[in-house]
Amino acid sequence: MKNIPWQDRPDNCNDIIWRYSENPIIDRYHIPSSNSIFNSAVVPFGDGFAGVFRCDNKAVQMNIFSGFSKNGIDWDIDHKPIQMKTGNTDMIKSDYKYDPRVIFIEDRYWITWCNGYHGPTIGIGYTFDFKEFFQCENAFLPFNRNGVLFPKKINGKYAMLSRPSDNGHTPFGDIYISYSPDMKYWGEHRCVMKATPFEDSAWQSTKIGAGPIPILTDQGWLMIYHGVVTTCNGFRYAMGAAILEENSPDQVKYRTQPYLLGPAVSYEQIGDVQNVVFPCAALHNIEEDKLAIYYGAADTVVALSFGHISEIVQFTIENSL
Ligand code: BMA
Repeated sequence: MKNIPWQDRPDNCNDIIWRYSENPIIDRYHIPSSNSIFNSAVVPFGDGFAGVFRCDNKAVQMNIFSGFSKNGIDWDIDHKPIQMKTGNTDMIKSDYKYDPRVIFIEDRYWITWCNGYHGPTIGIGYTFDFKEFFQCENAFLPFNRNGVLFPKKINGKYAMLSRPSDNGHTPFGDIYISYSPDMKYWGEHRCVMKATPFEDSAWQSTKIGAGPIPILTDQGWLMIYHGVVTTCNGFRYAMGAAILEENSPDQVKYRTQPYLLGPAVSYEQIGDVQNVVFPCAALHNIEEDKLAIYYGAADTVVALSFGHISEIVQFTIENSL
């Protein structure tokens, strides 16, 4: 696969996932209207990369914007939000859109996001070129967030992770999987994994949610996810990893007890929402054993981190709950 953004692990660092030295890669005021640009998605596209970005404007209205980059680090983001056309539904009005994920399946790029329809639920759309976008039926009833597609059909059906929630800041939340023959009707809902007992692994004890599109490894699906602990100063979001059975991804083989990356530097600790590391996308190069994970930091900026896929898998197996 093509050249993904990469920086070797610093000499003085033993972490499994390490930060890009030039973080954040996208500042809060990157486009004229923005108050903040964070939880966003990128994919390989043409001879570079394309992305769908969560930009909240200065009225703090949440919407998604398309962008392009030659190197995956310097981004040219459209100044106007994505305008949806009719996909498989006429109902294309949303109260808001946020936290997009993007993946190429078969012949097009599919986008999922948290879609405002009487509260948050999972919106689905597609594009062929990141210029013209089509919106489909919502996948689920409200309330739901963190809809993440698998990059290929499983047992002949599209598969999506999601996290049923409430209409507010949700003090609970477990990851489920659902299947669809056509990206319109979803069913066969199964629980994948739950928030942990506090005493077992507190960083993921309040709620969890899938992050980037899962990556198929020789051990199964590598799923990077976020976990949340409730502190006396509110929620704290960190990132961990799990490995799911290849043909039955509701079966969790391994899951990290420690987090892999938690809020620890200023752009993760200080912002519109303090102490948030929220991964939404990853670029991988299996041959070179490289993973570049994009994450929203403090609900304000986009940051980048790196890891070796084999080390993340090994760490997850050796440090599993
Ligand atoms: C979640 C979502 C995310 C956000 C996170 C931390 O509920 O709203 O978009 O990053 O809270 O505020």
